[in-house]
Amino acid sequence: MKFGHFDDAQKEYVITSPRTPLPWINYLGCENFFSLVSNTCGGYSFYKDAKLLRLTRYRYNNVPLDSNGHYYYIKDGGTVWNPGWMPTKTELDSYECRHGMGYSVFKGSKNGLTAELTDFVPMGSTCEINKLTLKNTTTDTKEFSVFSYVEFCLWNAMDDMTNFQRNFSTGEVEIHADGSQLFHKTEYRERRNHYAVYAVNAPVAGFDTDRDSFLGAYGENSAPAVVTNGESKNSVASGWSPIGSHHLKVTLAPGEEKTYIFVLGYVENPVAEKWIGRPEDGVINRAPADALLAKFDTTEKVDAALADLKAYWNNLLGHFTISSSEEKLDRMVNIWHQYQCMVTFNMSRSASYFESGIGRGMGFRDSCQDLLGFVHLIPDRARERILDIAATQFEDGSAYHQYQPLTKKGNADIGSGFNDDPLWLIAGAAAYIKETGDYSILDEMTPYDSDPSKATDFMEHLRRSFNYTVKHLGPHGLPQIGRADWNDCLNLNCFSEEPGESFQTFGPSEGPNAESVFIAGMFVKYGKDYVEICKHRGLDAEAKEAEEAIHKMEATVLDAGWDGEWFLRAYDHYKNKVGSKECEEGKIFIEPQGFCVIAEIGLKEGNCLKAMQSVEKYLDTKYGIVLLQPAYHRYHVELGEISSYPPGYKENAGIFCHNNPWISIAETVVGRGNRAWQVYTRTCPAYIEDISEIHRTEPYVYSQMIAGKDAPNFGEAKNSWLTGTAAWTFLDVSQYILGIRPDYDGLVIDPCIPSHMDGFTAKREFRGVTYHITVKNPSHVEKGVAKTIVDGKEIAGNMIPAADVTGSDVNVEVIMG
Ligand code: BGC
Ligand code: IFM
Repeated sequence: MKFGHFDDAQKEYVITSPRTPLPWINYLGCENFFSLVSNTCGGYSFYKDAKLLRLTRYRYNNVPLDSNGHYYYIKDGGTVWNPGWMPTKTELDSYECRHGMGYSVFKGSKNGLTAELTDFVPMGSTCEINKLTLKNTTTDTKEFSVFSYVEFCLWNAMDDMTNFQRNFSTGEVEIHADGSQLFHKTEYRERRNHYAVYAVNAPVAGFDTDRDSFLGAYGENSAPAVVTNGESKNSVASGWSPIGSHHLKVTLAPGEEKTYIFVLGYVENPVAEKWIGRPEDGVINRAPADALLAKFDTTEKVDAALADLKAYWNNLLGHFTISSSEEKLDRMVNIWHQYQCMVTFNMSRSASYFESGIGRGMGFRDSCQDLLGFVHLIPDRARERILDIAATQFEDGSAYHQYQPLTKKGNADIGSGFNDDPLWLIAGAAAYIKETGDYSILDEMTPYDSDPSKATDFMEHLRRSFNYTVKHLGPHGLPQIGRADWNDCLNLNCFSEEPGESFQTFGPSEGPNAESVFIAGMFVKYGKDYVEICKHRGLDAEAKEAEEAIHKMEATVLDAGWDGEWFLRAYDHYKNKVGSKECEEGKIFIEPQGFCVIAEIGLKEGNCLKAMQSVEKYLDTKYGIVLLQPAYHRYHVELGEISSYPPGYKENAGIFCHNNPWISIAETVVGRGNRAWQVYTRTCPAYIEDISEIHRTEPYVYSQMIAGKDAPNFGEAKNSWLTGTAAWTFLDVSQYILGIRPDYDGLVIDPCIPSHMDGFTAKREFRGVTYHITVKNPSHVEKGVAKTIVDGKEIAGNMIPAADVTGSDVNVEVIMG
């Protein structure tokens, strides 16, 4: 069942019922100001950091679901309704929500009145615009009221939901322009550096800034007292919960329409510095707010800003487009894969409807992986991000697992010890260099632990990343896993010091014995990139030494990390195998099959094909590939969090979407295009739109996990949007299935497609040149390039050397066979 449909021409998903299985959200903002907005206008806004600078309040896991947002109430006679249905839930005569690239449009109608609400964050500004157009479609004049409503958050979202003894007395507002401009200035008394403004570009009949006055005693936002009574109270909040609400009285002649612009802005006070600590009266400096509001005080200015945003996205998405016989493939590649890659790049794992914005900030491994799908969009921002991430690394090459986006400082509560982290930095850096050819990043002086006095060049960071694994090998010569590797829940250092003593159960720790075959695969894969980078810098001796370490690791994996039919997952603290046919449960895991094959360990010897066949045989389901089998049915303290989940959920045999593309890529390594395609399409949003009632999360983006076959709710997804799946699937489909792959010296074209496909065309911008690529598959093979013709001339091999390219447009024809 579907709850809407794609509109590819507009690059939108159109939701046609407000009763989606779960809130289906969109992200507004591409730079510093962000809003989450659901299909019923739920959500919230923040500036840069969802934890530290939150503008509006949201209650996660609320009842009713998703019941706080930026709302507009229309009181037309005795009926009160919202264009996005919530929170009154008044049945609408018509409803539509269009989630587009950085904007959402809600269209609702009731009793001959239509309301169109367009929400977006303009480029270059720190505000959300809500443009509300009201139209009378009847033959009579209509007189009605509109009430706006946002609930302010007292900035630090963690504090906001915990420190009530203080918070109930700190809230402050200022009212300007007779109530059209409402300023939320909590914290301003002390810091003077920022405030929020919520304004409308029209005179108002009244306003409210105190929540209880607006809602009424024991009131709720589904039926605010002020709206029910039809008159604002002009309340001025003092402590408790500041809100912003305007009251507009509107008269519309038959057929007439009027538009109002509401702006919710974050404002920084440039003169704050000199005020800090001075006993001023705390009246806000409204000059920067005036400048912001002046940019959006007319419909024309707002329409121009929306047009700019659309042009921005059209240009960005134009860097990579394809055209094939597969409509859904084109839709995903040209629009939604890349859009989700931008969102994961911006948010990492901080703020979604499953991440509260106060738990995790930017993940070291997460953000490095996000770069893989983002770097072609805006390489300069990728560069900056790589250096920010590297600056949180420790001097021994290990890393803080997370950092805060606002402060860019490592999160000491989580600390370090995840032994895959350092290698992801090489992955991110290699992707950047392959995309741009910009080796100058290696010379950037980059701090350790955010301390500039401890800086080295970035190359040294990569060296320490590589050597971290070299220096942390376990008894078999495989990498030590530390607290966990990519699989956060595989905590193999839960052990007792003395035989007979109880296990340590307070969380993952490090230890000398537990080893990871997955990290070994990563080391081989990204170690090869490190070798290339060394060679490019003329560090031949170092490159040779690194190559030797890699060859040794390959041999070790084939010797101690192969289980006969598949790659082992790990060794635990007791040196027992994990992910082996000898195990009672968890005999085979997906991660090492993906990564060891991507790293081509044992490719010639046949291990890779065998591993892929085992994945298909033991882990496949109709909704995707599960992480392991058999699921853990009891808690294994020596394995940690993984077995704390019920069978079929999350890392315990859920369909972890993130590592499905690893298998799809691995299938392209062994040349099985049909299977790579099957794996890709099984979890791909556009291909599973029809089962939205089972899948439940948004049909236009990936979720982190789909319940596996061991779970009662097999096929149900959770944790949509912020997942490494976004970057990895885009990498899979663009670089391995379609096979358009940036490399150090040029662009490789190496498709591995399903044999039914005749070919496709693509436009790829690469290092300032536009490549127009036509791939033909006359013999219907799955992989193999028989001929590559560049600007009419056949070249040897299938790599188009960047150095040989002249001109800004290059035509490439690839004949498979
Ligand atoms: C959760 C895991 C999750 C991981 C992500 C853990 O705390 O329990 O299931 O995948 O964090 O980092
Ligand atoms: O690898 C992790 C990631 O960092 C956060 N989400 C879950 C993944 C698997 O545990």
